[in-house]
Order: sequence, then structure tokens, then C-alpha cells
Amino acid sequence: MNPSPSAPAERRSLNSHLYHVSKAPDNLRHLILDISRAAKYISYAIQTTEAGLSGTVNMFGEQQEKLDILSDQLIQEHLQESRLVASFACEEHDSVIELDPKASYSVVFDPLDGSSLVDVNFAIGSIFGIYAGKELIGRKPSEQVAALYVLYGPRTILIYSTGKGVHEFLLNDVGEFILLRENLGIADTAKNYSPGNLRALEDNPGYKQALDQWLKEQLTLRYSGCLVADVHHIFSKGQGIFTNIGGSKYPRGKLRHVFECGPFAYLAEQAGGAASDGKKAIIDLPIEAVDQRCPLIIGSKKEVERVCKMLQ
Ligand code: P6P
Repeated sequence: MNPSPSAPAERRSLNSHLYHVSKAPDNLRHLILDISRAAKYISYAIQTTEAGLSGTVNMFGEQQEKLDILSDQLIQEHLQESRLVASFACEEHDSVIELDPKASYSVVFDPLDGSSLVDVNFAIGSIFGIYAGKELIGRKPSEQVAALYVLYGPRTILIYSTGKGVHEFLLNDVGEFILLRENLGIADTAKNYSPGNLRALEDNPGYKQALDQWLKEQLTLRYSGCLVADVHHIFSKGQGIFTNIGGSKYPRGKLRHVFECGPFAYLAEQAGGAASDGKKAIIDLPIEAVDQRCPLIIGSKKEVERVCKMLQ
């Protein structure tokens, strides 16, 4: 029987893409699949769990949402049960946690970035970086063997790279991540801008100069307050610049090197873009501590370079 002409072309599953296209080592493929399973539960939890604060704070002194705790627990369970994780570092814990020292990989993750936006129903996300071996402190984001993020919006989207391009998947109604787009690219010049930590304009003249330039050139503002959503906008549109730069309140910016800037820097470079702390490529910045913050200028290469020049 001929398939109906309107039937959508067969869409490759995440597992099939990891196996046939990225040709990922089996253990890495299984670990990414286990992480994607945790993301499915988190996606469901966001739809069904009441929003609200848990009454606890994380190592950064930030109020934790109930969903922060639940997402962290779901991911930890899947990492533990995978038997593939030697250690992990997570935004909700102040040190590297050891699981099985003989296991193949270590994972860094922000379980629910932007969780304070759940009550306003904005898109939020999870961020993951994967390193071979047990050590994390002293490693550079360029040593990641994979990075991925999940965006929980009107649709749940997963983006991953194992070093062979950046690929996008959609969670379908039977719980499968199916391929949407392969080899996402970021053009050298930006038409959109996404400026975070604007508190820094007060005492960072270079940042003020960059913002004035974007306004003068009439770039399009796209900013939601969730890093995953705002940087996904750059991957999805194929251009743009996101910044979260230091000022008096956050001297190194608000974002964390290990679980936010590092994985996104890896993905941006894989897509032909760039990610800098204002002076150096973020993929070359060693991890010194789990709670290390890092300025982030990420997106279209030429725009990243231009902003870094203004910040000098
Ligand atoms: P600002 C969310 O809490 C977060 O860590 C990132 O997701 C986001 O980019 C940033 O903080 C928002 O910072 O300066 O807009 O409050």
C-alpha cells in the first residue's frame, strides 16, 4: 500500500541519529539517551507540578523552586541508573559528587535553568555537558565529548552535539525525540540581540557602548530571562548575540562556567559561532571551581568579536 502522500517523511529518532549519523560510542549514546529520558519526565513535571518555592536555597544563595529539586532528583536518578557516570557537578550542589569512579563519563548540568519563570509560563530549560573520565576540575569545555540542552516551551526541543555538528529534535506525542533539523549553523553577523544583566550598564561603559550600537543599528531585541531559551533563539534563527556581562552586583556576570557557559560555548563553536568571556574563548577556560561564574558573549562570530573589542 502506498503511504499517503501527506504522510510525513520518516523522521530519525535520537537513538538512530546518534548511532548512524554521529556514530557516537555506545556508552555515550546510551548516556545521552538516559539524559533525554530524564528530560521527558521533567517536561511532564513542568506541565503537572505546581509552581512555587521549595523554601531552600542553592550554593549561590538562590531560592530553589520545587521543580528545581524535582528536576535535579530525576536527572541524578537517571545518571546513577545508567552506570555510566563517574561523577557529576550540578548547580544545586556545591561540590563534585562521585558515583562510580570506574565509569566512563562525568556530567555537568543545570537541571532547570530559568525555573523562576515557571509561574509566568515562559520557556525554561536543562543544560548538560559530558566529559570522558572522572575528573572535572581543571578540564576545559573544549574537552567535552558532548553537550546538549532541552528547551521546555510550547514544544519540548532537544539540541545535541558530539563534535559532529549541532542537531535538533522534537519530543513527539509518543515520547520519542525525532529529528527536526541537522547541522544548525550560526551566521557571522547578528540581526537579533539578547542583553542580560543590564544592571552592569551602570558601571561598564563597554557594555553601554555595545547596547547603544545595537539600538543605533536597530537590531531586534529578543530577551526572555532564560539563558536556554535566549541562546536557543540564536541556534534556531541561525544568528544573534547573547550577553551576560559583569558589573558591580555580579562582577563576573550571573552565569556559571561549568554548567551554563561551558556547554553552550561547545555547541556555539560546533555551529560556527563563538563564545567569549570578553577576553578569551570560553572553551579554553579551565574549570577552577564548581561555583565559578563567567561573563558570556555568545553567538554570531563577528558580533562576539565586536563586543569584546568594546569591552576592552
Ligand atoms: P537577568 C536564570 O536565573 C539565569 O541564570 C539565566 O537563565 C538567565 O539568562 C539569567 O539568569 C537572567 O539574568 O540579569 O536577566 O536577571
